[in-house]
Amino acid sequence: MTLLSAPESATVEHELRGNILVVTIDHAPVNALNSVVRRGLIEAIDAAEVNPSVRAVLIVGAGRNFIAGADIREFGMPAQPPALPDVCNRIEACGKPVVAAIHGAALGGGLEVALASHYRIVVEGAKLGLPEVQLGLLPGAGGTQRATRLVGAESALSLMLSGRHVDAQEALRLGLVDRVGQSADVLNEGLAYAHELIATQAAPRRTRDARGLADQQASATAIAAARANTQKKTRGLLSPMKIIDCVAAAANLSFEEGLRFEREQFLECADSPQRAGLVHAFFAEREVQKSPETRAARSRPIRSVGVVGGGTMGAGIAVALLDAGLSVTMIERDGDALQRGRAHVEKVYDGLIGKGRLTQETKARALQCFHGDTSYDALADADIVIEAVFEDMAVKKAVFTELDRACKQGAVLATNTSYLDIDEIAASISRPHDVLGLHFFSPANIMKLLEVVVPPRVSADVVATAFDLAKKLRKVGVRAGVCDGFIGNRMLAVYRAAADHLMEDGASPYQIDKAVRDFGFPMGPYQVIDLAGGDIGWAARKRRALTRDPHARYVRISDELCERGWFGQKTGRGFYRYDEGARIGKPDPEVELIIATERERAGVAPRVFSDEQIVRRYMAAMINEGANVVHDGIALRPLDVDATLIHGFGFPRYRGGPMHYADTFGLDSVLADIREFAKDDPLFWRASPLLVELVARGANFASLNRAA
Ligand code: T1G
Repeated sequence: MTLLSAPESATVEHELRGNILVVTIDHAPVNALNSVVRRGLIEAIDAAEVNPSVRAVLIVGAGRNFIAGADIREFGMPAQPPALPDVCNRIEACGKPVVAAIHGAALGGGLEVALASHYRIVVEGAKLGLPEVQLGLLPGAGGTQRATRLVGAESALSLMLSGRHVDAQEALRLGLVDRVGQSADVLNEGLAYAHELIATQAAPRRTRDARGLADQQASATAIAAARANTQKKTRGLLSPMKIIDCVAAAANLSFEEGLRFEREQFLECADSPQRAGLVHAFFAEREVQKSPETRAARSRPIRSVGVVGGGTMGAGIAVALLDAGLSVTMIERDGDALQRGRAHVEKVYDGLIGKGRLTQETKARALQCFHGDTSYDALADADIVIEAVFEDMAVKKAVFTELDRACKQGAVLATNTSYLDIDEIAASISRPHDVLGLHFFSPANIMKLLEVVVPPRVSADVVATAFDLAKKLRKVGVRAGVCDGFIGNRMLAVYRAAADHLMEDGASPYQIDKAVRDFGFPMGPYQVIDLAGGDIGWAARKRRALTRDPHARYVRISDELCERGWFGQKTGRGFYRYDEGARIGKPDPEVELIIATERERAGVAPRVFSDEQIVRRYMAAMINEGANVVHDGIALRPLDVDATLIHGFGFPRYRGGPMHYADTFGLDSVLADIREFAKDDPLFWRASPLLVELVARGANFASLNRAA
């Protein structure tokens, strides 16, 4: 599915420099291997073969990268020749030495082109990898066969199953490349290497002849270990096990047979809904950064950031900012609170050190950029200030009054509120055009989602600054309008209510959790409640009680547990019982008794639901509210909803997000389900006008992504 239809201008120039034919790939922005580039590479190799002056070929990329891989925008479209495997085979068959000189990204098909070359040189700063697994694919241009022969089964499996990038030095250590250049000048480094090869009369060295699989025992052991470790880790995913099968083929079949096997496996993955979902997610998390404001304005500078509040969120946000190399000033109301705030920051780092994911030195270095103060005057030079204090409008307004007084003109003033009206906060100070919401998700230094909440009066460059901050924090910024819950929490409230209705109607919370996990979420809704703390949702329900529609169905089961103080893991029991310190809970018969009592009180005769019925209701509620969120303009496009649910709410990435999933499921089927469910509860199951309209004109959510 192509999100972007920008005209492609791609060229592959070849120019004789002495007796070296320099082949330059130029296809902005990342030299993806579209059909023009693939054709150009073959023409260049053919030209080298027939020109007696050519003694060697040097392949380089223009711009910031060697080659980022196959052109992902071509997936799902009719294949255009030449196929990339044929291009790689043509390069490898060249009768003259072919050198790949790598800078920037050499990923996927880009690395496969380099592996099909006879020699490889890389400059510092490069990143090499075979990340196809992250797109539901596998290296389909000979990578599973050449990489294993070059670096051995164990290293090749590690690269292909993780999709990780390796730098120049690790690429050299692994044997992916022959040389690391002395300078960053990739063209001259490549030319010098090619001249050396000519001078030493080096012959073409085909990777298919490399001996990395000679130790059959080691290969078999690596393959067996990969199979054992991968099955459970990649539950539901198609391509990881196929990658292992391709490596086994490399170890046991001839190169040509292995290539044929790889091609079959690749095409199966390319045709799978998982590839469509993962490619959609890839583009969606890039498209979301393009809002009307980011197109219209440039970011203000971001060097130093203030955080007001040192609680869990404030500390997590401070760590996220420190990890991005920014200088952070934390403000708290007094010395003790500030001390606690600093301790919270240290605790986050100590937790990562405890897990072996961080060193004391890194923590110490990060904390050098951390300053605390009890006076707002310390924020006089801050470019952005993020308020993360108690969720109370009066408290927040008091903070913003101080920020209005102390901060320099042009400082961006952001609130991390989860649901309070940001427009009201903005209106309370002299510079509402500088105020917006930055809604982080806990733990703020880990969760990738950042909702950029845009009140009506904020200026465009403030929004652009927020998106620039998201990128610096390596988070996925999603533009959200102002409403209760913005995008994610607003949808969560609805699909969690659907789960509560299922629970009261007869499904146990444990069955619901399992069905949702089997769909691909890491945890079911009741496990999430127990993890986050049932008291959080309880407070939100009490807050909404004043405005809740009295005719709307209300399930009291969660309240019953909270009234007993059963808040989940932190109290040892919630929907599940947790043995001392356990993270995995056990079903609790007392909870099931409470549920039975509540059913009786509500006059509900419990029914049996299949897992499939549970998922259909859960997803119908999620999709319908997602359509409402787009219809109301709270989200710009369906893909913004997809990115939100994937990066903030555990939606399985390989399904592409709820709106992409709805398109694959069929919007007419979703609407039919909603109409069916509405027979029992017409108030809850009101079909979104957007969903009705799309079905009526035979369109889907993807059509709205392209139109925006
Ligand atoms: N194809 C098409 N467009 C791509 C692309 C690709 N491979 N990679 C990036 N883009 C676009 C991206 O959508 C964005 O577009 C712009 O380039 C800048 O991207 C047969 C089948 C290379 C590390 O998985 O990891 O090869 O928003 O914002 O931060 O075995 O892009 O500007 O319109 O990410 O500097 C395997 C994916 C493909 C690499 C650069 N390759 N790309 O990061 O820029 S499958 C990948 C990246 C394959 C073969 C198989 C990153 C990057 P727009 P960006 P960046």
